[in-house]
Amino acid sequence: MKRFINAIAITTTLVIVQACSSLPKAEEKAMSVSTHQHEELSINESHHGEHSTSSTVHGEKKALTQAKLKVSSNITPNKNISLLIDVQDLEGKAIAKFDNFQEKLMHLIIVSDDLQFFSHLHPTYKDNGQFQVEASFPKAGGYTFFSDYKPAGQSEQISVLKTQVPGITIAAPEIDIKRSKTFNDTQVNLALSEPTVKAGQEVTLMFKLQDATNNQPLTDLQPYLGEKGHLVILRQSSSLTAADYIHAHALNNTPTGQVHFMTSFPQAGKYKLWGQFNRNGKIITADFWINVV
Ligand SMILES: [Cu+2]
Repeated sequence: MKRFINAIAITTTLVIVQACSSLPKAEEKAMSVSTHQHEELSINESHHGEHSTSSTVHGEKKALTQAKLKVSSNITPNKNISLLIDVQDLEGKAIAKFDNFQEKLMHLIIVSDDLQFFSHLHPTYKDNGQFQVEASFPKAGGYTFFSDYKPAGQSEQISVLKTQVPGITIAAPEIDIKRSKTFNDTQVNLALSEPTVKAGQEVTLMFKLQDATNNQPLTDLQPYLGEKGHLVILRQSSSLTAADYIHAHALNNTPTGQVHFMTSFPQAGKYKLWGQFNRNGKIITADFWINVV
């Protein structure tokens, strides 16, 4: 009789365990489809001359666009350079019309390949598929561009472009995993919903912003590009691709001075995060590293 009761108890436990583990998995799958469209894009890169690169973005079903980067002059560190980005269809025909998204026609993220440098720019649309922007590069080495745009009536596309700034490269400083940093007059604390961040697991990243002079939560945060904040995440990689790029959107209804983002990291590795917030017209870029196991 005792053995019989044990058997029932074990069966019941197994059922409960299965029920618990199947639920988050189903949710996770649904989330990864809706939030990680970018990661399903793959990139073909081909080099055209010293300072320009072309890349093709493939959606899961079919490739839609390609972008070409033209640099007007030799890149010298810390000098403003004019960059041209041509967006074309796969036959090389210019895409003429774009839809605004997050208040702009194109969002351009430029990072140094060691992820020390970050810049978020909004190129100006000229005509005939061509965007123009001024950028400067702080030091020699490789740079990767994530150009984010929406051809009229189509889904958001990310084209990855690369360029090299000639010169002697300086080794990047060690990765610093501090969770509290001060950016000018703003102190930013990053808290995570999980003690250990695991690949594929949903995690909430909570940015707590305080005035560095009085340690009070910020009350002067304004929307930035239509949201409470923007978060760009990149996985450290020897050759960055669209699969390493995550753009997370801020959650609504968070306490004063706090901006939260929910995301998941596709694979294990070291990730750099840049949270961007608008403090009365001044943009704060708060960067942190996260280790994902
Ligand atoms: Cu932008």
